[in-house]
Amino acid sequence: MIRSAPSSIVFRAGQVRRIASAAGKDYGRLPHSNSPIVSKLKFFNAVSGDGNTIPTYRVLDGVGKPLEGAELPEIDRALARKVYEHMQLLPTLDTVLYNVQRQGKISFYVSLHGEEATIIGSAAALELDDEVLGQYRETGVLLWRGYGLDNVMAQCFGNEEDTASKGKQMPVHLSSPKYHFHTISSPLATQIPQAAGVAYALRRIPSRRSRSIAACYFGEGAASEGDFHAGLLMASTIPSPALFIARNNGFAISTPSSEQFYGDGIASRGPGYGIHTIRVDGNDVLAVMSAVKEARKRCLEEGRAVLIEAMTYRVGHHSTSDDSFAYRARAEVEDWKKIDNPITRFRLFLESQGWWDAQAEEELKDRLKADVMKAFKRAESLPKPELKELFTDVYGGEEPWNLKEQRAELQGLLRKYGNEWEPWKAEIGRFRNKARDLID
Ligand SMILES: Cc1ncc(C[n+]2csc(CCOP(=O)(O)OP(=O)(O)O)c2C)c(N)n1
Ligand SMILES: [Mg+2]
Repeated sequence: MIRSAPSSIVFRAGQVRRIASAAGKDYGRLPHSNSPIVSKLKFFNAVSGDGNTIPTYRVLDGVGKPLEGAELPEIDRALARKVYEHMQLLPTLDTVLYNVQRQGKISFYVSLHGEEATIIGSAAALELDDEVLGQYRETGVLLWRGYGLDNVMAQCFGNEEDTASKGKQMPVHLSSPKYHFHTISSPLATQIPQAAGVAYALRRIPSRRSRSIAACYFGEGAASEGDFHAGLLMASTIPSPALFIARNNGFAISTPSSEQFYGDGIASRGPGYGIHTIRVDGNDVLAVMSAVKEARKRCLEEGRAVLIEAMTYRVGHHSTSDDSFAYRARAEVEDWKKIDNPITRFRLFLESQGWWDAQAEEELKDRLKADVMKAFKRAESLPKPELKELFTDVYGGEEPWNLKEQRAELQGLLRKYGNEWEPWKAEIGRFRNKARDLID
């Protein structure tokens, strides 16, 4: 039997800094650590109290009524209406572009149905020049910043107004230096360590130090990537003002979150990196606004990272390449839409304040639909960039051999079939100069 050592014995020279006093049961601390020494064998497996699940911060209940004791973020009629209008814009845009993809007019689309409060609430709480590194469901942040529907459409159609990628990126892989929105890239979680680097850079630029943060969005699925851990470790040790916003929408394509991790969600990982962390009701736009505002303040005041886990639900399919009813019940989705709809919850709050009514709702819906349809029709009518742009702006510096080779191959094929084969003739007609820039 192993007996506990008498408190007066020092095991190895220098290892125990203070000899315990039997009365106070103070066994001191290990060197280079604040961890108090205890004599009781006890494991733990929770970060919030003894075995408790991390709580979820909420301001509005399911019918838009403030919870007792909850503090509302600073919000007046004008801001509240702007937030609501942007929340409503997202499903309007999603519905049109989803159908446009189904008609074969764009190649791909990702909707964000169900996550309107997380996206718009966080966008409204950030400063307009905070650097944003998104995953792919954050188009609403750009719209909040004034990017405009024409630019979103141009990118999805890859038309000549898609100045950021000139048709080379998949739809919704947006980017805008002007609106401080870094390029979306498909490989999951790459934006997380990048955000740690961007935040560090912000700290080193005198004009932006203590003024700007890097806000990084990712899904709970992406948090299973090694890059998540690398990014949080970097941001916490360097340290840097990076705000990590995990959108926990319940799914990574077909894998439910119950199969993605065994721990207490994504929030439980923050304290492991010494990062201030909060879990928030991601379908409560006011709770998201308050949490992001406070998180942003902490990022700047302490120059350190913060983690927010926003609990929400992906109402739409993962993307146009997915049929989610193959792995979840229709009734589950319908229930979420009815019982915890972030847009309805906020509208009920607005109505209770006298800031919204049925007439405003009808006018807004008509206006948004007209705006989206106008932008869609315009984007559809514009030509694609010159075909030669396919090979430009791919790498910096001298053009590598592989691009030269691919251009020559395409040129050869165009000269052979471009004027003969109907599918190619039709496709070529959609480019500016009808691909003459390559054929001639
Ligand atoms: C490195 C990598 N692995 C797999 C994929 C395929 N993939 C694309 S999205 C996705 C699910 C991501 O889920 P989550 O991060 O929760 O985001 P959500 O789609 O739910 O918003 C997967 C597995 C990918 N794009 N990159
Ligand atoms: Mg997800």
